Amino acid sequence: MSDRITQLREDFDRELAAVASDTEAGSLRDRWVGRKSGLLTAEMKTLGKLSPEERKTAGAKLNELKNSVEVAIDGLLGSFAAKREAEQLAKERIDVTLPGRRIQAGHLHPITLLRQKIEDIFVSMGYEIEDGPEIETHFYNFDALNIPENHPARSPQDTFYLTEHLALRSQTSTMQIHAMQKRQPPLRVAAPGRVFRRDTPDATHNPMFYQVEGLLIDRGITLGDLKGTVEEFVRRLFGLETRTRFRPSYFPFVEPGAEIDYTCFKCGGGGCRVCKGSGWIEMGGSGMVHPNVLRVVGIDPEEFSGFAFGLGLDRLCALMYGLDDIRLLYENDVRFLEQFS
Ligand code: FA5
Repeated sequence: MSDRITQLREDFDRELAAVASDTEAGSLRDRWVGRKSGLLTAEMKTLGKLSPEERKTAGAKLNELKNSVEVAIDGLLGSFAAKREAEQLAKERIDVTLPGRRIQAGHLHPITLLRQKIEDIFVSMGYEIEDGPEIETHFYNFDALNIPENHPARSPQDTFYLTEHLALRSQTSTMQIHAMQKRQPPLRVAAPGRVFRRDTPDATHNPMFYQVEGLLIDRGITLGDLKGTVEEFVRRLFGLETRTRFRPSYFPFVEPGAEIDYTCFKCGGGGCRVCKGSGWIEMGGSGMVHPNVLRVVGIDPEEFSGFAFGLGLDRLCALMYGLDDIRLLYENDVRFLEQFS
């Protein structure tokens, strides 16, 4: 019996060494110590045939083998479980020293940044900031601004018409009328916003662009106040180096009128492709508010006078950030836009 038990142990050890999974370990357990058909269970049943002396020794050895079979199978299952857990942990390992993912923060558009800066300057100069409609009637677009019936600005070649009576505003000067209808003089209003024109895009033109309108009405206002205000505004925006100049010009809603230029953002005044060799870039128009315009909104031109100016923000923005083409502002290229903050 002793040889037989030794043989059984060797057989078990060999079979145990070939087990590679939980299922195979379960089958091995059934095969060796299963309650119905286990090899050792069957072996136990043969003990009855032995003499009492032999039965005692053989029984003890069989029991010992049975126990060691159970322990070996449990141990194998345990090592399989430990291996699985180790693999799982290795797979799910988190390297806490890795840098985190960068969160993409949004940026304000350069025109918005400039607009905020301009609004701050006007507020510091005592102006109220006003917003107004981008779609206007003939009254605000032309009639109230003293624009004659045959003026080219009224033509569909220049202005985007939505209906016969409504058009996208082509200048923020419409805001002069809204501002004066809402308030009594003395008043100071600045109105930044979008305007629309049928212009062919190039380095200094876009069909949609931004302007800011300035309007001041009070007693005894002169052209000198206009010049001083615009120069102070440009100085606060760009610093002392930028020079401005006023050129006599005609706008139906001012008398006298003047075009305002500033030194070219590309060449600094020497002359280049952007400024067409002149060294100057047109920033906007200005003038003393026409008496007809004051009368339309019920202000007595004998008592009050005032000035107005309208500046192109896109070209100011180009000067501020050293851009050589204002179309960059509307191409929505993130690589360009994310440079501003
Ligand atoms: C006007 O729009 C007048 N409303 C200005 C004004 C206001 C005069 C108050 C008198 C009193 P102008 O058409 O020149 O003026 O345009 C003003 C500025 O807008 C220009 O100097 C330029 O800087 C800018 N601008 C004009 N067209 C374009 C365009 N297509 N793209 C970008 N900027 C433009």
